[in-house]
Amino acid sequence: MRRVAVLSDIHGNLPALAAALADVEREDVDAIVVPGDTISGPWPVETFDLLTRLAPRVVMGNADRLVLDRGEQYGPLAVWCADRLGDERLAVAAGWPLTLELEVDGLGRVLVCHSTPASPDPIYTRITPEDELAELFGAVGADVLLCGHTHGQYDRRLESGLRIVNPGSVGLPYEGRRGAFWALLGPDVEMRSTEYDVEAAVAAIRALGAPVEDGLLGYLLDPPDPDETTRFFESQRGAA
Ligand SMILES: [Mn+2]
Repeated sequence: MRRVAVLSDIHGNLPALAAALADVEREDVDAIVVPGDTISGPWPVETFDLLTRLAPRVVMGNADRLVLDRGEQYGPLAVWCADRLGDERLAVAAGWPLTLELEVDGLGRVLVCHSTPASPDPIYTRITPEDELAELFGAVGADVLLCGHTHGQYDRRLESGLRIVNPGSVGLPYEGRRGAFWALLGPDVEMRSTEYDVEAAVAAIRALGAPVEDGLLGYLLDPPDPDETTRFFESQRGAA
C-alpha cells in the first residue's frame, strides 16, 4: 500500500473520530487501520457504524475485549456499551484479530496489534528498555510494529532494527494538549493531530448520560502531560 491512515484508541469518541476523518479524507489514503480500543466509550454504536462504512482494518484492543466480555472491573461502561451495540455488532467485533499485517511502500512489513502480537494488555512505553521489549515481543517478523494502547504518539527505532510506531489516541490522548491524534504511514511516518471542540464533546457526553467516569472527562478537557504519563506507565509495568 502507498498511504495508510492509522486511527487508534478512538474509545467511542465520535466527535474526535469525525474530525480526524475529515482530515483523513483530504489525504487520499489506500486504507484505514485501527489498532484497537474502538468501541468502549460514549458513542459505541455511532463509532462502530461510521467506521464500518469505511471498511477499516481493525484489531482487538483490551477495552474492546472488556466490552465483549461485559467486564465490570472498570465500572459500568463496558456493559453499557455492549447493551447498546447489540448482538450483530458484537459478533463482528468478536472477530477482530489480535494482529494484522500490511505492506506499506517505504516502510516495509507492518505488523499491527494493540499492545503486543500475543496480547492487547501489556504496558510498555517509548522508554521501556530494549531487553524488556524483546522479552515482551519475542521475535517480530516485521519492519514496523504498529501499536496503540498507551495514548501517546511515538516513533522509536530499536537496535534490533525494529521500528515501533504508536499513532497516539484519537479519542483520549495523553499529549498535554487537546485534539484527535493519529498518523499517516507511507512512505515515512507522519504524526498528525486534528483539533475539535472538546468542550462541546464533553457537554454532549454528559447530556447522553453515558457512564464515562469524570476522571476521563477531565483528561479530555485537560490532557495529561506525555512525559508524566510515560513515567507513570513505566512505574506500573509488571504491576498487573
Ligand atoms: Mn488499550
